[in-house]
Formats: sequence, C-alpha cells, structure tokens
Amino acid sequence: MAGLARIALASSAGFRTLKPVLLLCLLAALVLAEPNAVGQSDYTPAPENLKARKEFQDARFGMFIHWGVYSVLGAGEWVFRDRKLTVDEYNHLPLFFDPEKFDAKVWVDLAKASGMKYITITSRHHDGFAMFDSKLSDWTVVKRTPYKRDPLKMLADECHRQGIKLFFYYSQLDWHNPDYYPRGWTGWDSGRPNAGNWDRYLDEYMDGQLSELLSNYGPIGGIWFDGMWDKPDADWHLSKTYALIHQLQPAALIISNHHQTPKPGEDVQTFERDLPGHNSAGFNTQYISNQLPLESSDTVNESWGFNIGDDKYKSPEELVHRLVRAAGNNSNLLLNVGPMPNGEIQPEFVSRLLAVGQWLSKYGDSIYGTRGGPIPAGDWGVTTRKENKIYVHVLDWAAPLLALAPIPGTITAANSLADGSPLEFTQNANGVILRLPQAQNHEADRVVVLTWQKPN
Ligand code: JFZ
Repeated sequence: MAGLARIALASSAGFRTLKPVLLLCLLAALVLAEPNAVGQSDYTPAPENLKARKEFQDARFGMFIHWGVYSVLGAGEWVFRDRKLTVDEYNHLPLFFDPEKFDAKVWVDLAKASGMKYITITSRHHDGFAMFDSKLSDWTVVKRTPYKRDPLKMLADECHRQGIKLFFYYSQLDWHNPDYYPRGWTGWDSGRPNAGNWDRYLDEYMDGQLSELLSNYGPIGGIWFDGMWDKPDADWHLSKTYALIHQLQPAALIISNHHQTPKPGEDVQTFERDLPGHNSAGFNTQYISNQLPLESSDTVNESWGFNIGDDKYKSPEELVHRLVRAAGNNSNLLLNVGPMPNGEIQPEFVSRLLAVGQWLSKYGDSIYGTRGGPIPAGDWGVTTRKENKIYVHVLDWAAPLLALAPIPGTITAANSLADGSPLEFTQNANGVILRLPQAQNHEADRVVVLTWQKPN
C-alpha cells in the first residue's frame, strides 16, 4: 500500500460525493494493485533475453567483486554504518582511493583462470558512491578521488576483449544521498536532513545512473540490485526501472537480491550465501522459481568488501564443494572477492580461486552447461545432468558402495570422469548401486559419469 493508495487517501476529500461502497471498492482496488510489489507488469522477455538466460545458466560460475572507497579502511563494505559515521566523515574516504595497481586485465585473467564465466561488480554499494563516471552527482570515483578515472569502463572494455559478461551490482539503498528519505531500517542520523524527495531519488537519480550504466559501457550482462530489503514496504517504482533497463538493453538480465519471491521483470532468482530454497542464512525465501535461472552468492572468507580482520578463508576443497552443490541444485555460484584499495586482489583469494580453476579444467564437463540432476541431493553429494549424461558428484562418502534413488530409464554405463575407467554398478527398481573408485588424498569430488537412456 504505497504510492497509489497514498494518493487515494490524500485526495479522498474529492471522493466525498461518491457512495461509501463505491469508495471502498475503489480503495480496495488501489490497495490490491500494490505498486511496490508488482515489478514490470505484462513483461514478456525478448528472444535475446531468453538466450541470455540460457547462457547465464550454462556459465554456472561467476566472480563477484565488492570494491569501493570503503575498501580503503579494510573493514568491509558496511563500515559507514557499522561505525555510524556522518556523511562529512565518510567524505574523507575517496581522498585516499588511488588504486595504482589496478589492472583490469589482471582481474579478468584471474576470473578466466579460475573458470569463471562472468563478473558482477559493485557499480555503487550502500554508500551510494559511484565507482563509475556518473554525471548525476559529484559523489563519484572520477570527481572525488585522486585516481580520477573510471575503473568500470576499463573493466568493461577488458571484459569485451576477453568475452566475459559483465554485470553491475547496483544498491537501491543509499546511506549518502539526502533524497533517500524516508530512510529504511539501516538508517541512522548521518548528518543528513530529515527531509528528502523519494520520487526524485528513484526517477531522476537512480534511473539516470542506470541509464548511464546501460548506455556507456557497451552490452552488459545485466543489473544485480540490492538493498530493497531496507524498505520492504516502500514503492520502489520497479515497473518503471525494470522497463527502462529492458528497453535500453533487452538482453540485460535483471537480478534482485531482495530475498523475496521473484517479481515480474526479473530474469534470474538469486540467493545470498545460500543454496536455492535452503534458507540457511535466515533471510532468504524458501520459494524456488521453476522458470528463472538460479544463482547463489558466496564469499571466500566471510566478508564481501576487503576486510583485514577476516582470515576465515574457505579451503579450495570447500569452495569446489560449494560450486558443485550449487550446480547440483540447478544454480550458478557467484563467488566473491574484495580487492584491496591498491587495486590488487589479495593472494589468499588468488591461490584459492586458481585451485578451483585447476579443478574445473579437469572436471568442468560435469559443471558447465549442466542443469541440476535427476537424483535428489544428499549429504553424500549431488548430481548434475547434460544431454544423455548424469554426473554423480561424490563429495562426502567414505564407503565403497553408494546407493542412489531410482532413476527412470536405463543406465548403460558408469565411468570415472577423472580417467574414464569403467565402474561396476547395478540398477533395479530400488535404485542404482555404484562401486566407487578409491578416494585420493584431498580429492574434492569423485565424479562418476552415468550414461543414461531416458524412457520415451
Ligand atoms: C547484501 C549487502 O548488504 C552486502 O553488503 C553484500 O553486498 C551482499 C551481497 O548483499 O547483504 C545483505 C542484505 C540484506 C541483509 C543481510 C545482508 N539482511 O536483510 O539482513
């Protein structure tokens, strides 16, 4: 009940001459219209959008990058709020952002060597700071930092050169712009006035910046929204914003981290730090779209933005497991790095990502281009499928025999993906029993390829 209903109430004096019943019906209709929850009504994805969705699914593995002026403090991307800084205080940070070691080629090379097929980078985070050359304010990397250049332009050019799709993370939540008002649940008195123009924030500022991102960086993969959860009941003018994006670039995918059921106009459902539907993070939805591509984001340590106090790095095996479990749940994994203020990615991340890339160079067939497999996932592992193959990913199973649930159709062969060697198996009405190859030391995943003759 935002926009329309508010207008209805505000102008209710004009309705006084109407019969009360009629007035009630009118109000109910307006409330039911729920503009904030609607998204882009009557949205039909363009053919190039449907093609992009399939390519997105086939990619299965992307690099998430959280990088901004907050990186200077090495305390994560929420430092503005965590320390309850004022806008004036936070305004010092851009003065120290001068990433002399930033080289877009090094980042894209790393993504490629790690087996990642797309990149999603923060074009602006909750601090509202544009990491690109925006003409809509002076709160930008070009106007406020000694660096004075547009790193997203360099990254976009390099991604185009190397054939990697680039997505822009865009925070709808803004801790810096006074027009982000009324503030949401993360808001505090950051020295901003207790007044602002919400419609101007969305229609002029945000849509203006999004137009820049969709016009000045060549074809982009899409926009990854975040922050709506700050004001769940507000009217975000989604219909307008989503239509604008799809009009400027019909193939661009709209992804929103709002933790809710997908809304019309969105092209991918993303789950933060979670497998689809599991909601182990506590803030995701359990609803899983059976229409849209799925994505699950995660961190290498426990932070998104560069954080010198976080050394809880996941092992390469653990990262492979997360990628495999995502694929087994029919989902992409968007794995995050938080580059340092000097523009380098810390060695702890690089070595781990390269290890995942090494694993993928050997086992990639069982991940890329696959969809979630026909056998339910279990503690032991997951399955993926592609054409007439089922890939059984044995992640945690010590015994020599593994019993799987029944599969329709006939399994005609079982082979180890690592060396192609045939494996013994039996199939009957109770399921499929596999004799597994001996686990090698530090082997993240034993992949068994089943050749599958589906029933007609
Ligand atoms: C959001 C961001 O706040 C975070 O900085 C990062 O960019 C991540 C990918 O997305 O994370 C959230 C969003 C909402 C909640 C928690 C973390 N929430 O509602 O509790």
